[in-house]
Amino acid sequence: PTLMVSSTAPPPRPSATLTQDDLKKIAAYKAVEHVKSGMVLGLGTGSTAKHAVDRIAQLLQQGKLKDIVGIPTSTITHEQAVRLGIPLSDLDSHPVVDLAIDGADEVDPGLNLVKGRGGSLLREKMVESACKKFIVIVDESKLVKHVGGSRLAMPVEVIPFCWNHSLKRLVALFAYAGCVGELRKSGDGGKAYVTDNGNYIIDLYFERDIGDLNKASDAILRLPGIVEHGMFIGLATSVIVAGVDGITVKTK
Ligand code: ABF
Repeated sequence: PTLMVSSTAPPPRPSATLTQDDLKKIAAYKAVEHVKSGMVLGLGTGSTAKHAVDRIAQLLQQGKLKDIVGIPTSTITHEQAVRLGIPLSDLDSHPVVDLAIDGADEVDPGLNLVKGRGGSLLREKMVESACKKFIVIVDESKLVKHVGGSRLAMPVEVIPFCWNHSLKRLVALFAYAGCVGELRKSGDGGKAYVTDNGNYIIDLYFERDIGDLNKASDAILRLPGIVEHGMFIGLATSVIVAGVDGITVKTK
């Protein structure tokens, strides 16, 4: 895809004083400029998306936005939105979402993403594949050359039944890329991490690039016991990247 890159003025504060969290907030606030009254909104998950949800709530409280309906992509975002008084709905009542704003763990030049290192990916993918527009918000540390080739985890949500069997089948699928996998553990005493949907997560690591992402995706999803994976291929319509030198918007 052709990338159109445009820049806006640098952030208001001197770059030396900007923390990574400041950059996340700058990207989030920029994305919320695209929110209009009356929209059905996909509310993302993670430390970057949290700023967007805060900002939407603030604009609602100030009366600058009206008649917004949010669809949260995790229980934690659901709780945040309820706390902040954002009216909520779901995909049954609103099958078409006007705009979703969410973070990502990796973004490549074709706007493909890896998501789910924070634990949510299934609800995110359900909501974000039902969107007219999906704006991804990241700080510049998330930019990679190829998703699935960064040597960091590519999460796969699996059902708990015989998860070790699923792990072995996933690893075998990507033997050509030097794949290893492990069950994600929660903080408390080494128990399996359990997703919002009652499933487990297997983190896959690749020694070499996995190649064609659509082929890899199809192969993963053909395995019984696999629920979803963290590659978001072709779903993002634009990516807002906040860096110390300013904001860059990448659009498909
Ligand atoms: C969620 O938040 C996940 O899909 C992704 O793993 C993560 C990005 O979080 P953060 O903004 O905290 O880096 O959207």
